[in-house]
Amino acid sequence: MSDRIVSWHANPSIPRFVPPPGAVDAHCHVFGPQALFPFSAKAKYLPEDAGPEMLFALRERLGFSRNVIVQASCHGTDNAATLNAIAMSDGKARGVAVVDPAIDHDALCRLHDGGIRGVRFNFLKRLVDDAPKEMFLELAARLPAGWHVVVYFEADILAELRPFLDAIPVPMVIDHIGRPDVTQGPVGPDMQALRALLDSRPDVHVKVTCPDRLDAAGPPWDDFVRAVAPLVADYPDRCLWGTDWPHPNMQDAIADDAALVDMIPRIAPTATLQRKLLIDNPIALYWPECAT
Ligand code: 0GY
Repeated sequence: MSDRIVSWHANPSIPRFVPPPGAVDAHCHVFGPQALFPFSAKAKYLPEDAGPEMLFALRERLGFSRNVIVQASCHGTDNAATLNAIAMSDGKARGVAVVDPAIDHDALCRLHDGGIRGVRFNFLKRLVDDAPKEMFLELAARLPAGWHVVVYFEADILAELRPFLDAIPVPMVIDHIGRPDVTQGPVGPDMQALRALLDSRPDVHVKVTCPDRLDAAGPPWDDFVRAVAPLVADYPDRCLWGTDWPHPNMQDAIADDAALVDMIPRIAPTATLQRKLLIDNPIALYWPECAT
C-alpha cells in the first residue's frame, strides 16, 4: 500500500453552535499510533496517526464532553488502539468493537471491562473482505447484557439486509443514516426504507452523521439538512450524532469539524431535540448508569 493518508482538518475552527454541557460525540475513531498499534494486514487504507490526544483535544475544542470511539476497519479485529484510547480518556470515552465472530465469552467480558458497549457489523465491500451474516447473528445472541449492534451499510442493500436486520436480537444503531442518497429528499425511496426499518421495532437507532460523506454538493450541505431534519423531528429518541473524526477515506473532501458541529441546529433546531440527540440518546446506549 502507498503513502499514509491524512483525512482530517489540521486546524478546525471554533463552532458557532455551543453543544449543551455533557454532549457526546457518538461516532469517532482513532488511528494508531501505528508504532504502538499496527494497522491490520487487511486494511483497505493506511492513515497517518490520529491518536487519543488529538481526539480529546478536538473534543475540548468543539465543546463536547464524551466520545464514543468506533473501531476503524484499518485496525481489523484487534481493538487495542480503541481500548487504549478509552483507557486514556478518564472515563470520558466508551467504544464499539469489531471482533472475530468466533470471539469467546471471556474475551467479550474483557472488552466490556475496557469500556466497549457494542460490536460493529460492516457491510461496505470497499472496507471489509467479508460480512458473515449467520456468524454475526450467532454473536449478536450472546453479547454481554446491555450491548447493542452497530450496522454500517449503503442504502442500496437495505432491502437485501432486512431479514438479517430483523433477526438481530439486541438494539441496533445504523451508521450514517444507512448512507441514503440525500438528493432524494426526506420522502425519497432511501429514506422511506430507513423509516420502515425504524417503524418495525422500537430499538433501532440511527446516527445522523456525515453530511460531508453523504452530500456531494458540499458545504453548506443543504440536501443533507432537507433529507435529515424531518427524520430527527419524527424520531427524536432514536437519533445520535458524531463528528466521524478523523473521517476515514475523506481525504478528497476534508471538512472543518466546526462546520459539522454547526450542522446540529439545522437538523435539530430546538433545545429539546439537541438534548436528546447529543445527551439522552447516546447516554442511554453507552453510559446507561448515568441516565437520568
Ligand atoms: C466511517 C466510515 C468509513 C470508514 C470506516 O471503519 C472504517 O474504516 O468506518 C468509510 O470509509 O465510509 O464511519 O468512518
